[in-house]
Amino acid sequence: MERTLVIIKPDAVKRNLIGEILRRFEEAGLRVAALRMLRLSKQQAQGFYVVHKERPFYDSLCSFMSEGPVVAAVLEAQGAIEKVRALMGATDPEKAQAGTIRAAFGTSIERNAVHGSDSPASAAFEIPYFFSALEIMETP
Ligand code: 3AN
Repeated sequence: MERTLVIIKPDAVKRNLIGEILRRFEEAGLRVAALRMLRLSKQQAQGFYVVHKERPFYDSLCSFMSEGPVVAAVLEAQGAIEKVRALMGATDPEKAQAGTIRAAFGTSIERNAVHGSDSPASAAFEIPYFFSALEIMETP
């Protein structure tokens, strides 16, 4: 079983889309292994996105990610990382395939509703950024 970190971003939380987005993941067979709502400080957002620190959008992205509460989740399935990436769609909602979460709910390349780990190495950094081992539920 593979695990991935998903974040429902502040734009989607603000628009009451938590349930709808989790529903799509669950319906696709991903199991929620951990779940939590929190508000990141700007510094915590900077730490999470440290791989992007040289990118021109880094400061704006970290301000956005700390502007309101987010929902973080660990989702589990065979091939969870790729499954989540397919359900989310391309980074830019305008380029995301119809039917994907970002096509439906993203409003710009920055305010694109959801985050999902892009590789096993990213998941290994991102999951413990939000959850301790005790907070992640083993398969029932
Ligand atoms: P993804 O989330 O699809 O893996 P990344 O990792 O390249 O995309 O980018 C991380 C986040 O940075 C994106 N989810 C998006 O919010 C933001 N972002 C990416 N590219 C841009 C850009 N060109 N302009 C503004 N924000 C961007």
